[in-house]
Amino acid sequence: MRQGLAFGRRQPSSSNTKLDLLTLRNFLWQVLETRGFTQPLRDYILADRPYFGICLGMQTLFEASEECPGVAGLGIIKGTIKGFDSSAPLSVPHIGWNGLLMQKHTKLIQAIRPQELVYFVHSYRAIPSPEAAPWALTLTTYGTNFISSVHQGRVLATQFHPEKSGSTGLRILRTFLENFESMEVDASDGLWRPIAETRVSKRVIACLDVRSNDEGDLVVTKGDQYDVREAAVAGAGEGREGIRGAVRNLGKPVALARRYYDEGADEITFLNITSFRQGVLDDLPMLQVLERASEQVFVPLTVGGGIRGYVEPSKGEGGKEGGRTWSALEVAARYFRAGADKVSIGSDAVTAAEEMIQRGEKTGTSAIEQISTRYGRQAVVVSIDPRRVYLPGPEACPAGHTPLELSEPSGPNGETWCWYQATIKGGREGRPIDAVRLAHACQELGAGEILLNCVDMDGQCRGFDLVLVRAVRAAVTIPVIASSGAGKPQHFSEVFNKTGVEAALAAGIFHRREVEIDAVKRHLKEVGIPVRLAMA
Ligand code: 1PR
Repeated sequence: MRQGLAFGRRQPSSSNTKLDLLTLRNFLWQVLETRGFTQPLRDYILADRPYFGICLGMQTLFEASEECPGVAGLGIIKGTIKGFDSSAPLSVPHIGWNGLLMQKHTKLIQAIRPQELVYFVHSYRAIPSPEAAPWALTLTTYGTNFISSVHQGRVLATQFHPEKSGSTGLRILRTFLENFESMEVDASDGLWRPIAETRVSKRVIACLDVRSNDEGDLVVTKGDQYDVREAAVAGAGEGREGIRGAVRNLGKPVALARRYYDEGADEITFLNITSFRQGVLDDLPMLQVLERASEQVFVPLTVGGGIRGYVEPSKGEGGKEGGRTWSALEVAARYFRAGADKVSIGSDAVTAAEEMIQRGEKTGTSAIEQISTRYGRQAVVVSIDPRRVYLPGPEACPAGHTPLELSEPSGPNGETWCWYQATIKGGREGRPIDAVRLAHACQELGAGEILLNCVDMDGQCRGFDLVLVRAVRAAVTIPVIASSGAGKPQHFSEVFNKTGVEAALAAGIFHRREVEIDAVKRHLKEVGIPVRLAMA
């Protein structure tokens, strides 16, 4: 088979500081232009040579994009790529699993079964128009319809990510590779399935907290209110960790990720929970986890822990080697190259938000700003670790924080009011900023999604903290992932119905096999919440 051209995965550039402030899309075009690739690429596609473009690889076929004013696209398809309206009730970016409305008869119809969904992650989209109609292969609904794939001859391009769309996506890729010479099928084949509109699903995410145990093996662990050690047995562990119990070991990261992929997880998140103790790039095993997981798990992977700039500790005799400074962008780039689709920033996001609020302006230098400028905001998750500070009443809340009323007395003295204090270093250090303000500030800085934990609810299996989740959901327009406290399928429907979040994450119940991901999804479907079900 002749080699096709494809680009879509947002590859990091070499570390050229002159280019640091350019978006990857601008950078891509600079490279294509300066190296003289633009015209050959256009000629290649116009000559109907095999091409499969993904995400940006579809958008570049159009004339221009609002994402990078003044930079010309290939102009093969008429029209300008436009941003989603973030004032609409839907959160932006559009992140998640959504359907496809077929516009033409091609072999893709045979590759995709009814009700199958594919994975999207984008803030800009192609709007249907008479000029683009000859190319539009599928439409997808998010607020209004947008063009989710285009096709003519041997050129196919998708806004969604087939490489992250599980077995459906792999089937799409295989169909193209085996049939690109002739994708058209007979219109009378009976496979035409008109649907009025599609709906984005609520996502169920499995989270793997990863750290080294006392033997030095990288394991998946799980805390109770962030304490990942077993209750101490008298005398156990003495001389190593005082009288503390061992780090809970719930399995191997890659094997568990594969299990959750097979069981229907919509995304998988790895959190390196002790990264604050060392530079993350020293943490080779975690990079290897990502590399090996991405070879066998075809849903989006997020990695968190230690995504920040740092100075490498000196190595070698007399500290002659080492001491190199790594930017947050370089750290993120290592993880993206290892197979991560998104990075999750915890402690550094709190520091950046505090600094922005104090100065009254952005610095442009924080990890969130640098990574979202280069890779797009959809690649940047901010993980928030709040804990409750109980109050006798709302009037006792310190200035600048949001007092919230709980549904039942919960504090040590029966308090029903609290504010949610942001923490850093995995809940070890409280900061003078609350979770609601932090979430809003991180959106301002460029975060594309909030992963909202709660120290008090973590590992408790009593349900998500609905008061906290509702307050943060209302404060931002980017998607929110509710986390901490899931104990049964009904907790998922409760958090979706009562807060409007886009995704819910759990760890302990999945690791201990107390609840299967499939059981959660079937329950959600039963109560009318849109979900992606694994296809038999
Ligand atoms: O600060 O950028 O280096 O990131 C560190 C990351 O590690 C943060 O995302 C932080 O949330 C996470 N982290 C640090 N310490 C812990 C710990 O548990 N000791 N884990 C930790 C956070 C919360 C979730 C958990 C949910 C669901 N754990 O990861 O998976 O609470 O659990 P459940 O369903 O069992 O209730 P940085």
